[in-house]
Amino acid sequence: MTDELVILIYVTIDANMARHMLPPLGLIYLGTVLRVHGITTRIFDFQHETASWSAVEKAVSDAKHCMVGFSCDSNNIYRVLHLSDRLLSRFPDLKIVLGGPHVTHRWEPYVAERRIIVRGEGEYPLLLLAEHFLRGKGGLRDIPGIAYCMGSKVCSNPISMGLFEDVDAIPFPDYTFLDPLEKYIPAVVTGRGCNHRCYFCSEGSQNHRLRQRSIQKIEEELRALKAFHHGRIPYLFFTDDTFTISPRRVHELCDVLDRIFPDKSRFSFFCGGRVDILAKHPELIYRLKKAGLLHLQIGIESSDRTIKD
Ligand code: B12
Ligand code: SF4
Repeated sequence: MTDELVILIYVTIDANMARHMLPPLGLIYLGTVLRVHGITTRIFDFQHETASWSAVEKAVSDAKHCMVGFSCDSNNIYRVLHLSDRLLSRFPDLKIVLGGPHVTHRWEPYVAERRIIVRGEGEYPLLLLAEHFLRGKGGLRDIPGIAYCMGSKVCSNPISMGLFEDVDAIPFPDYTFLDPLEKYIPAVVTGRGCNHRCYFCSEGSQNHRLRQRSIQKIEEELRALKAFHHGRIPYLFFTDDTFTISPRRVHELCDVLDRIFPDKSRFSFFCGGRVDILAKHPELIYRLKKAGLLHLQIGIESSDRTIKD
């Protein structure tokens, strides 16, 4: 029997039958911080058709103290609610934590007596919740960005206290959570937040200002990731929304990629970019291509004001 266990769950509407998929990077970051603090953590990724609900229920019932966290986007929220209700009805002492982009914006309908919401970046709040519920330490009032019920009252703590100022201090994602490794496309995020305020976007509509990791840390992480993948990364996915936000930084990142992946016949990558920056600095596209760019995702804005509004 495990004494203390945190289970983190990523569900999609349907199991993804693709041969390769992206890792649930947010949950891996959370799990890493919990592990660093000695809390046993398991991630169940339901993108795999092999992930099983009975294994989740068994893990919960085998643990002495357990907390379950779900990652929520607007796509999966109803499935998350259905599954969390099922767990709550079967395990009367269990606490459920919901986090991720959907509940960061819309949390009021989902907070409940045993269902706590974490808004924004979750590493620090989740760790404090685990300390509180599994180890009886600290109080809910001091945990940044959470919403919870205290008797009949709903309390919500300010989110800004939970933002990482020093993003270099966040531990590298623990790749051993990726199982089986071959199923996953290696993915890296080079910063948190965004300075733009596009109000249709979940990044822009919250005060998650951009905080970029140092080039040195990114290089270190890429080297570790390459070693973990036995020296072979045919395709790398940068999950940033803001990869191209600074032309100088794009050059620095491409230099890093050239150092680590000099053979471009065996390496390519994906990143996202903004049209305005690329239009002003078209040379960046050539630099990215030279470094191995295969896919570039850009948002196309409507020119119609009524659609934008
Ligand atoms: C990579 C990515 C994908 C990948 C999925 C990768 C995967 N397996 O996770 C792909 C390309 C498949 C994808 C698809 C979609 N995506 Co997408 N995606 C992203 C992207 C660009 C990066 C995600 C990431 O790695 N972030 C980095 C990690 C560190 O951050 P994070 O995941 O947000 O996690 C942190 C917090 O949110 C929080 N947290 C997250 N989960 C939990 C759980 C708990 C318990 C706690 C406490 C905290 C917590 O703590 C984490 C660490 O700080 C984000 C944009 C973004 N900047 O995040 C959009 C984003 C998540 N996607 C979005 C959307 C809309 C979609 C689609 C619905 C698009 C579509 N129409 O098909 C689909 C849905 C996929 C699905 N679930 O079925 C929206 C979600 C908005 C919303 N309101 O829900 C985002 C935010 C884009 C945006 N800016 O609007 N996506
Ligand atoms: S630039 Fe992209 S990530 Fe930033 S707020 Fe706008 S749509 Fe969102």
